[in-house]
Amino acid sequence: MKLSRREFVAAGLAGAAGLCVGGYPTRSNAAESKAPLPDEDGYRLWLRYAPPGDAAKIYRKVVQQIRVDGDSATMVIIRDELRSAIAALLGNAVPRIENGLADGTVIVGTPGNSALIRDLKWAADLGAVGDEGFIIRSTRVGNKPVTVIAANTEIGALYGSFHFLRLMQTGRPIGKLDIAERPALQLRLMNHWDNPDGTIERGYAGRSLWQWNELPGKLSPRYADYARACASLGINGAVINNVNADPRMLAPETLRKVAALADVWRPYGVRMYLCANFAAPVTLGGLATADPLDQKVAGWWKAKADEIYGLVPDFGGFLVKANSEGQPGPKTYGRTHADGANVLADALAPHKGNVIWRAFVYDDDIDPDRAKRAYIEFMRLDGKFRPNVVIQVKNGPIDFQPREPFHPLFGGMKQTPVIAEIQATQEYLGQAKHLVYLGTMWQEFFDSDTFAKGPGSTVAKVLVGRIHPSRITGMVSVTNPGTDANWCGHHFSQANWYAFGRLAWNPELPAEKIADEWTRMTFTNDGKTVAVIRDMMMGSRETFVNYTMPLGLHHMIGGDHYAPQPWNDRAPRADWTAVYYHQASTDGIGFDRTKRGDGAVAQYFPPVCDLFDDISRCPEKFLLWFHRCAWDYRMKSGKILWDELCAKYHEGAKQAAALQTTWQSLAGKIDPRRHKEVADRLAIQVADSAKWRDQILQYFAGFSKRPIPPSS
Ligand code: GCV
Repeated sequence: MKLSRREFVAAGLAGAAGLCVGGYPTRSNAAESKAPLPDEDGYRLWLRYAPPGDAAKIYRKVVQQIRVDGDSATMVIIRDELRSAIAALLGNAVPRIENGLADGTVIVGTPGNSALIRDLKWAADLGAVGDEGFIIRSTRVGNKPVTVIAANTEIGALYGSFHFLRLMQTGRPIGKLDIAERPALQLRLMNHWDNPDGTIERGYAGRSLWQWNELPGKLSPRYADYARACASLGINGAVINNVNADPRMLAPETLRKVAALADVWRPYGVRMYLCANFAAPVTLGGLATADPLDQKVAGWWKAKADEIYGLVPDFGGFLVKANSEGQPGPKTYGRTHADGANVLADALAPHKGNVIWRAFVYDDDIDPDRAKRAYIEFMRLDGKFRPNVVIQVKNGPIDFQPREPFHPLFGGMKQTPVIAEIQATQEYLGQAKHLVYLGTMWQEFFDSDTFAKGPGSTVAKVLVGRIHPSRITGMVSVTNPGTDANWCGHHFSQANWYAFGRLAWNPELPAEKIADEWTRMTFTNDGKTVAVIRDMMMGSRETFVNYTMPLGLHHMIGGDHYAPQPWNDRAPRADWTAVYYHQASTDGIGFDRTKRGDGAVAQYFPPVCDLFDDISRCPEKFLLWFHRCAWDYRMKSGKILWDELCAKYHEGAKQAAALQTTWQSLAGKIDPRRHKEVADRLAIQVADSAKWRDQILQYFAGFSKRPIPPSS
């Protein structure tokens, strides 16, 4: 069953969690027995398979044995996952049968590996779910009541099996299933910013998972655990190295290590991608130039692609950050981004690989405003890219700020596929110290109406190719799990990895539904506790915005991208400072991007452009992004801007403190170890939120020349 955001609310699921979900009373065993909960370290993520309380009794009737046809590596993974998960969920192991049927069998297979599935004659229905989709149906086979998980491919069957287990983990009914799912997007990729020396750029959870010193001979069990977690969400690829790419990643000895990782991931459907350094033909290949129009350079890339596919036959392709933040690129040789992407695309095309070319560029000769530059550079190249090139665009025009308007390239580029880059790793959102659930932020982004083809042209629709037909669709997330026991540093940061995967499968899923299911799978199925945690998560991003950068303020940080530094006016580039963006003076504050200002609003389609341009209609959450306002500018609340700004900071700090109090109230409902680890981080968050409030307000008071009103 697929629920849209509206249906989720209408079905009452948003409010019903305290009592029951899907018709089943949902209580955790611990809540019933009052037994102390055993400590957990978070390693098992959302795949803990904790017993779902009373629902287990009903599940036992539906799941009496399992039959997984086929014996490939993927089918073995499915069999093992189902057996161990069901044993944990139901409290008893269920037998596995190889042939035949009995009441309450869960059958998994594809038409290719199962005569039973072929005999069902579901070809038309299976045709509709494509290569990665699945059907889950309660039906009768040979007069026996069974549950069938069928797919065209074994990876589809794996996704279907995880979906079925998710229903059980979250206490949903499984007796009358009729589910058909297929992913809305083709590329659903993790982007790691890992370096060959084991460090991670903007990683907050330990060192890199990839043990380059040990590969290819020794394979850490975490490689498979990682792929399993990705597969449980339908994530089908990973770019394993930093976009600030070390050319040595393409060296023959590294590629052999990469191939060993790819071999582990293949049965989970996780394809390998690499970031390529554009100057590799020079630094690695010894050529005199990396000019993309040079024949020798084209030959070098072709030979490199052939070498990679010889080792990794299902290699996904290259991701490239070019001419950005010091990285080499085609412009170094007087060529365009299209020239650069195309030479790589030609090398990959015979192998059906893709080039993912990032639009995160901001050369200052393009325009004085960093927010405008990528749009200007890429719009003029629309249509000039090879068919296997896709442009990867960050959600907003600057850089993963706590709040940005959507990037105008979404809907703007018509002839070139555009995929979204979002960031789960919380670089500017409290890193692994603050509890910030990003599902709501991404929902705001996907729901943004670009008006590219009239009303309803949301970013989500652009991404799935419903606005401009697109050969390649996708979404990637900068997600930096590391060697920390809990993968993500903060237990709640796992929710952002989870939400990314679920949204890449369906960008129209409600953030609240995702938070609800993640909480049930990760912490508890106790309805009241779920409701409390879900509400904490749902408000957490707005809380963070309030105490850091409300009302459209952005980039008020220094190099660590963590602590408040509104006074930051010295950096190698003006657009790395804070003052470049907020422009506070005694006259007022904000960046004038209106038509009378630097015209950035014109990059949006009407009426979005007019909405942002008109100060009386511009959503106040974007006010200072688009407008420069006097300190006594009258806000919709009736307060002057200065007072409103102060109120936002006060509110944010209070909300952070409330998160802490609420979490304290859950002592005993969550295992002591994870409860304490989250509580320790919340203490940091509360202290930091007060610092943000005080330091920002004191700094701006020097310009506004007004007293800071007390918190109401
Ligand atoms: C990988 C921001 C980050 C950089 C990152 C860059 C990017 O500028 O601070 O660490 O580099 O974005 O996305 O390429």
